[in-house]
Amino acid sequence: MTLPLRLLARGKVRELYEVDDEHLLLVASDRLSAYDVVLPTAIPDKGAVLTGLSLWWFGQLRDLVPDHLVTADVSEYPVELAPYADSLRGRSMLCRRLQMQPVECVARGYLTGGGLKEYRETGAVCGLALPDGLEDGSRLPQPIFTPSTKAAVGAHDENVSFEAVTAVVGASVAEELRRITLAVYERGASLAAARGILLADTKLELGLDPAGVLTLGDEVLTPDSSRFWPASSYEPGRPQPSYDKQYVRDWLSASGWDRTAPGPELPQDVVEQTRARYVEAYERITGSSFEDYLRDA
Ligand code: Q0Z
Repeated sequence: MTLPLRLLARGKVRELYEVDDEHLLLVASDRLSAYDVVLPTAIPDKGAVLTGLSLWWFGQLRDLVPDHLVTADVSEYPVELAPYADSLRGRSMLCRRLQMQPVECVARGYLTGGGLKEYRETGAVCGLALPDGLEDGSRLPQPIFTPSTKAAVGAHDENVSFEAVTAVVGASVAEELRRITLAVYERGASLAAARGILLADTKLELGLDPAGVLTLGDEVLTPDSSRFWPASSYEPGRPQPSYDKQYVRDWLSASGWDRTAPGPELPQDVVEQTRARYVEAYERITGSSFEDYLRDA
């Protein structure tokens, strides 16, 4: 599908298009990345699951922070997109164009990934000292704001201190970014916990709307922007199974793949089980049927 729009950015698994001076179109694909490589096999409906989750979360967060959503109803999209309605339905959002802040806003309630690596090297994450003796998956005494700066394509974001954020965006915006990020994490973790899912961490993108109001952009609280762990198998001291990608990781690990691109094609049963996990995540978190989401989209 080639849309009649300028491609502004292409992520590993989604695209961002310019609609006009004030609007963008965010399109989520069915591509899956594992061990930082985009796999050649698509997971059917993954883009719709992530879009549906973001839309649901925007609704749950609206009293905490405004968001960039204009509409996800393709019948309300600009008329030049009408020929692409079937391909965009359920997996795209028309958004207000924001002035994105040059900071990845991350909140962590549990220690793993890049935060764990930094803790093991320094005893701190983003300048925040943590207690001794924490292990992979440990719950933190309280959720922490661990911002990072956006790295060039292909590189990983670099953790920075709160003071470094202050130097870039000023003290008042930095404090607002931290406050909003922690509030979104707390709301997300509490809603997920009530449904048997731990929210280990999450990454937000915030921007200024034309009135200068900090606004939630991008996707929010999806498995691609957050780590979700099944609460039933939580056991600190080892890497936690991923809610969505564990079948893929297990199969890839057993396949002998050396983690260089291109990854191997996935077998049909791994595709089906992984699709089922994404759908299950949607249904568990939202309490609604994914079939209904697709039918009404
Ligand atoms: C989001 C991204 C990619 C998808 C820019 N509402 C907005 N206003 C201005 N900029 C953005 C948004 Cl969402 C924006 N990104 C991240 C990259 C595909 C999203 F390649 N970049």
